[in-house]
Amino acid sequence: MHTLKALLSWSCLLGLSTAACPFADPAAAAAVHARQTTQEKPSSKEFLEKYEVDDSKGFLTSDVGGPIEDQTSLKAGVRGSTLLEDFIFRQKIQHFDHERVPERAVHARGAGAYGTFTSYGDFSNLTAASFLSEAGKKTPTFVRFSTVAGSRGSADTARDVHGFAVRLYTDEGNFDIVGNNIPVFFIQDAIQFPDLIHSAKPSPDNEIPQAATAHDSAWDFFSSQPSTLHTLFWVMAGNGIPRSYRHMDGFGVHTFRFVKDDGSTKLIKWHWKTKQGKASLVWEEAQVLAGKNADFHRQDLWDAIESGNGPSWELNVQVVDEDKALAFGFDLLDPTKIIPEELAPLQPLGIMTLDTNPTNYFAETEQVAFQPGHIVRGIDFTEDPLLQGRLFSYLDTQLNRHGGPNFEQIPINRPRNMDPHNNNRDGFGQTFIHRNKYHYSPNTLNNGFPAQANQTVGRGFFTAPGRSASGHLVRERSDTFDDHWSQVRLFYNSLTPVEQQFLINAIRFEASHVTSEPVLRNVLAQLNRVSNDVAKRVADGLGMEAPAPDPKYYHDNTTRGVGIFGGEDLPTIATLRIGILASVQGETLEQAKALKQRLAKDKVVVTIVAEALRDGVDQTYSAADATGFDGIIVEAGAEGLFGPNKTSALYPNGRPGQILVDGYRWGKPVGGVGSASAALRSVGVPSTPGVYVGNDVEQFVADFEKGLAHFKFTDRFPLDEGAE
Ligand code: HDD
Repeated sequence: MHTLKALLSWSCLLGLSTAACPFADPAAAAAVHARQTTQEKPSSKEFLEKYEVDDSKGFLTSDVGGPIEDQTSLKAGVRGSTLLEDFIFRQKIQHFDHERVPERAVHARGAGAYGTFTSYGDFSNLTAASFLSEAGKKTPTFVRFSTVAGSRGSADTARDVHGFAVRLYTDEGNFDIVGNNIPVFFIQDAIQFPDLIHSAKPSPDNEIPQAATAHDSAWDFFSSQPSTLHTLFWVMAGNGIPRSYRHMDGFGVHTFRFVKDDGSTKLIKWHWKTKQGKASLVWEEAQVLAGKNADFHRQDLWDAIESGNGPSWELNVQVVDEDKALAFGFDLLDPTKIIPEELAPLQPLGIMTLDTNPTNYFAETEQVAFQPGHIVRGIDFTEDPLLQGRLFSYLDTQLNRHGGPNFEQIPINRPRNMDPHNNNRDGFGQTFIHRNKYHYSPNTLNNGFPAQANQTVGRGFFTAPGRSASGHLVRERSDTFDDHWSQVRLFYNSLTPVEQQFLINAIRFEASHVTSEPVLRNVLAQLNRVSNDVAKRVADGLGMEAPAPDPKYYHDNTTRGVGIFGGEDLPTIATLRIGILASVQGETLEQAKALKQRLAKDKVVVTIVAEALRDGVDQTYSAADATGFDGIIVEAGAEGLFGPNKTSALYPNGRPGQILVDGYRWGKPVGGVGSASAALRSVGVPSTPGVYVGNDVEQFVADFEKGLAHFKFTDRFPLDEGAE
């Protein structure tokens, strides 16, 4: 039999017969492929169910299955030494000792969730990617959001770039868009990534400060490497402190390529547009949160999904012809540049909704291994030197984190369309039992299988045929990457005055932690290339002299869609949080409960706060804080708790009033129902936009909800003298 097969295969190789050549017969390969491909699953979570372990019944067992008890170690006598033969003890402790894997070198702190991407249509006019091939086509997804600099236990609300990594388990393999919530990056060449991260991470001697760039080395690097300025400005504006993962956009950052079936290509940029609207915290609120609730963002995502109000993002692309890569006055290969929307409009492709929380944080969120190199037919890379370096780094990182090359077999990383078929073998933790003894290619003994798939055969991945690479070997940056300042100014010009003020305040805060005067002078020199006004205002805060204007890159252009506070109100208030400040005295609690019910109709999450946990009170004044609420209402009858000299042993001095005042100071809508307006007066909250009082509850609710959608009343924040 083997001899016959070998004979047929040789005749095929020698071109004597095509019928005998399985690898030359697309139909045979396609039939096998169809058998290997599993049914498309509506939710990627269902795929994982077969890996779940249910401990709701049965006896405890050892790792190898025998029933055991593990509460007492085996000893020589009740007081005697523990015995080495106690395999139960050894297995339990040994497994515990090995529970941790190295945390991610960057983006260590994060949270993930499952969902579904639905294509709006057939986009084969743009790309051969199958997940975009028909209207209504559903693709399971897993998303992990993160901060960058902090370690795994750091606070969610650290000011930072935020990771926005999306995996699409497409029916042609896994496709990852490993992006951020900011459309640009700090550096232009991946070889500088370790320098960037070393400078931003805590000092190597004392490991201070955690999850913060407010220190000398970060600003030394930023000011010596001006390509960082654009991203830095986005971070220092509200994008560094989003209200939640749900209230931020996501970006692929680099320019990628769409490839059509005919091999033709376009340059594209990925944008995930939040359907919850963009919203951010203010800095003091974020700082307080870091202590009061370090899990603020992961809790928010978890709760929204558990309540059935999972967040959505629309996937958009900007599409540009290949010959326009240098047409806009900057290089599309430079990841420190946006393509302003005026130059290339956003084109919507589909929508992603997250609806399921992970079952086990480690198994899913910690072990998910994203890679920019996980691409599928219809998508291709560009020559962006930052992207090129990332293609190496992520694979290398996963090898380090997972101890070997089989991490793609971990359930969260497995493709959903089929088990992989290739000749990769063995290694630590191999979970597949490969039947094929002829694990090499080409082979005749396994009829040439697994067969090779390419552009025309088997809908295989193909590199865009129009791409070419040639040139002298140089260690140089292209001069088309030289302008580090014009787009920073474009960003700054496009912010509202109060957003500009927030940005300046943020730089003042960070720079005031820098102790080196030469570094501060460099910082001012770089800011001055963006705007003399910015440099002056920061210098004022530092008690330094600003340099004379350096106008080479000054201009008055603006673009849209880059700010947070200047735009429209939030499209939905569902899942936003209101604190009703009440009292266990008198009728107040009953009214608060009625108000809670009314607001629940609009899916607003209400926490009733009072002196003690009873009769429907959700939280005590001793635990509550303005950071937990997007809006704060004082219930009629509770006004007695506010005002000077009101104290109680049940909570820290003045806490009810402090919640109200902080809510006001941080720009939140605040209000008082009926007689509770006295509470606002007694703590000095003036009657300004976003402050609501009223006796008619329906009208009050309608007004307050509008305030909630407006989210932050930024006119409460003072501007520098002369700023407009
Ligand atoms: Fe990166 C993780 C995003 C540049 C090297 N990166 C990581 C994650 C995100 C990004 C979202 C977390 C993924 C997850 O949730 O597991 N990184 C970016 C973006 C960049 C970028 C948008 C620029 C456009 N990264 C970048 C460069 C390098 C790396 C230039 C190295 C040369 N990034 C890594 C890494 C990480 C990582 C060290 C750590 C853990 C991991 O990969 O899986 O390999």
